[in-house]
Formats: sequence, C-alpha cells, structure tokens
Amino acid sequence: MPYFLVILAYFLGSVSTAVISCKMLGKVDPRTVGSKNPGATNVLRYAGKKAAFFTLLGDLLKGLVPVAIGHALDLSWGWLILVGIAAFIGHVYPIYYGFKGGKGVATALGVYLALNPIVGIVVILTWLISALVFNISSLSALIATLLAPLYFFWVTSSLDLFLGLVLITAIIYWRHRTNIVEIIDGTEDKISEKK
Ligand code: NKO
Repeated sequence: MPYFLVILAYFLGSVSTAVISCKMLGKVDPRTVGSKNPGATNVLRYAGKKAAFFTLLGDLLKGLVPVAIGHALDLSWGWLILVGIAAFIGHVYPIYYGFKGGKGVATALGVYLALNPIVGIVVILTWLISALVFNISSLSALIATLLAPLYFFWVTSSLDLFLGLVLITAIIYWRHRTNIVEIIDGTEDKISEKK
C-alpha cells in the first residue's frame, strides 16, 4: 500500500498547475516567458494574480494531499517523506512534460504542511519575513527550505525525516542555481518594484 501511494504521488506531482491554470485562463504559457519556470512567481509576473493563486494552491495541494493520505494510514515518518519526495520529484521532473518541471517550492510547502501543520506555518512565516526583508521570492524560498529540515528534526527527532527533507532542500537549491547567481550579482527580480 505505501508503494502504491508513492507512485500515485509521483503521477499527481507531475501535473503542472501553472501550465493548466494559465491555459484555462487564456494566459501565456509560463514556460515561454521570464524565468521560463512553471511556478507561482513566474505566473504572477506574466499571467496575473488569479493564475498565480491557482498555481500556488494547486502545486501546494499536490504535495499536501498524498502526505495527508499517508498520515491517515498511519505511515512512519520514513514512508511519509518518501511519499512527499515522490510528489516533489513529480513536480520538478514531471513525466508528462519531458521531465522539465518547476523548482519545487510550493510542492515542498504542501509536504511540510501535511507532515506537521504548525511547522509548515513556521516555514511560511520564515518565507514571509525573508520576503519583507529582501523582497526576492527565490531567496526567501532558499532561506525557508534551508531551515525546514532543522525545524522538523527539532520537533520529531526523526533522522529518516531529516535526511529526506535535506534531499528536498538540496534539489530546491540545484533548481535555483541560476537564481543564486543572479542574487549574488544583484540582478535577481524583486517581488515588488519600488521605483
Ligand atoms: O521564476 O525563478 P523564479 O523567480 O515560484 O521563481 C523562483 C521561485 C520559484 O518558486 C515558485 C513557487 C511559489 C512561491 C511563492 C510563495 C508564496 C508564499 C508562501 C510561502 C512559501 C514558503 C515556503 C517555502 C519553502 C520551500 O522560488
């Protein structure tokens, strides 16, 4: 049964809500503009708030729902994070789009919220505080996902969970490698331009 949930999570994670919501709202395909990333940040830039909202919500639910089902089945932390990783990998390397997906931020957040809602909210607060300070979406995600494994280890003391979360963080950093260069160069996009 847990194996089945892991596979299901991968196929669900592979569905791009950025591509689907932009298509349904008659907006530009986010994979062709800006950062070319099918994620809420790039959708907000080129397709507006409504499409960005659905993208964020959909990508979050792809991580949240499978892990919440795992919780209902009383799976161990090790199995739960395996289910979460499967959903996350689906989003980042989707089977339906030639394995070219997103950066994994919203789906990781859904996984965090399902693993432990309180810790998930603390991760969101970390993102919000970073966003208020730096005004950069990618940097805020990089800070939040770096701290998430530590928060969870503090609360659960599960090494399986910690190692799985570190893998998610490592993949998010890898997917943000061009963002990291632009952050260092000072050329990364701001969330809101105050000019
Ligand atoms: O286009 O390369 P880009 O600038 O878009 O995108 C960089 C970005 C990619 O990720 C996304 C996903 C959407 C993030 C918006 C977050 C909204 C507020 C909720 C808090 C999220 C916190 C958690 C992060 C943990 C990983 O990075």
